[in-house]
Amino acid sequence: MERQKRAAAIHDISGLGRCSLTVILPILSAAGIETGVLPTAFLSTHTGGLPGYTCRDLTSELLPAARHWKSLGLHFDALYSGFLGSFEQISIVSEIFRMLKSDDTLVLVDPVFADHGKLYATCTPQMADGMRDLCQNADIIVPNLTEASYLLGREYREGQYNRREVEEMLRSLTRLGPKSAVITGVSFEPGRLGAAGYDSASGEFCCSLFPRVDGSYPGTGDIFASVLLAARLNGDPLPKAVDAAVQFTGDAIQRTWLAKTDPRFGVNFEYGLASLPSLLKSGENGSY
Ligand code: PXL
Repeated sequence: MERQKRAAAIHDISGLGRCSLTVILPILSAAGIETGVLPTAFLSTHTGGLPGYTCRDLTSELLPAARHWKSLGLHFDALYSGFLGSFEQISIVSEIFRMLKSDDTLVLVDPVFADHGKLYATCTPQMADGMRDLCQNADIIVPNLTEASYLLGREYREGQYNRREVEEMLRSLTRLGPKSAVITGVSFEPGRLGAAGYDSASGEFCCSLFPRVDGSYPGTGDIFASVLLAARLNGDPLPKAVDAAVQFTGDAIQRTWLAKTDPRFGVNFEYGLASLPSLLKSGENGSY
């Protein structure tokens, strides 16, 4: 049997609302990946639309916990960061990457700080700029269109894009440092929405689209990035990984839309977990 992969996930835990660690952990586990967690903050819910949420910053815990992990001499196949609780966490996460990374570790940075043209409630412009520095240390970054525009100093525009424009954005994102970039929430034609990726080593672009559903759900970026990471660790090339992530996320959104549940509580990804392994390539040792 192939050696089991191990990842470390550095994200907040939002108690309700199906985002960050409450979706990342089940997805990576369902994909067969052993996942350690370094929670950046504990919130009662996510920050998008459930007023009165509580938030406990966990900055002071991160380095001591990572140092403990380092002392255990473990190997990590992936280091995966997302929503951060404070500006100081940006340099701390960079330090944790340096501490826990081996030559063959895949570092995925999801620069979670904005959506729909606006910064998240807890995110300052200083944090958003710091995310650009964190992206430099990544092998792969997964911004949405708002975050990609901000990282590139471009004005955010809603609606459809042409392929050339998104390809230029992807190329520019990899010039910030990461080898690959994937932008989520892109649309090139009415009624279809998905993600586009670029691998600077091969020079190849890829894109995958899904029927668009009206409305917006929290946590879909985290679901997308987790499936993408799982697919890469399972040996899928970037285009296949983007396809699997669009398919899994799109199915969850569609299922939720049909059920007409309160969108603030995220999407029903749980019903898709059992079939996740069949979406991912199996039997090959992951190389990226
Ligand atoms: O899914 C991104 C995310 C993660 N964590 C928290 C959030 C959000 C998006 O709103 O508020 C706390």
